[in-house]
Amino acid sequence: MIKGYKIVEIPSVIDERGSVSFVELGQLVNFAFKRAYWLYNIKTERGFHCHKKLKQFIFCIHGSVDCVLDDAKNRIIIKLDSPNKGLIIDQPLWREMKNFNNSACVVVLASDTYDEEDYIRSYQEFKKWTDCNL
Ligand code: T46
Repeated sequence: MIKGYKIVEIPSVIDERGSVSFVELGQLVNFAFKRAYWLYNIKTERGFHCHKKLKQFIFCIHGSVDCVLDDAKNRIIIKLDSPNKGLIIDQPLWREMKNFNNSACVVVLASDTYDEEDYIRSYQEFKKWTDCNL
């Protein structure tokens, strides 16, 4: 069983005008966001890295994507296919983003600013790092 991720239903209000979904610090997510970014016009698979410290809240506001999470022993695939379905990753897991569908747009709220030093971009290195650090 993989630890360090959570699938959450994002609160939404749906009425005759349409839908609004929202996330507030302290409710669904217990880490502060310092950065937001979004993936779109996606041509190929993405990710293929681990973040050592970064925590993320990920959701697909349009289309769908398969998120592969791997703790160096086990692997799970989570489909994000609704704007009110969120994925929280708060441990250093390897992730791959695959099967982007229907002009997918993926939004990420991240606990920190961009830092290339926080990435492990080789799976072999990730396995070694996991053995030494977790
Ligand atoms: C993640 C998955 C799900 C920046 O300069 N600033 C930024 O805030 C970001 C997100 C990226 N970049 C630069 C760094 C690279 O030169 O944009 C380029 C592509 O970034 P990256 O290789 O991280 O792209 P993905 O799609 O593999 O990963 C992204 C997120 O960066 C990452 O945190 O978990 O989406």
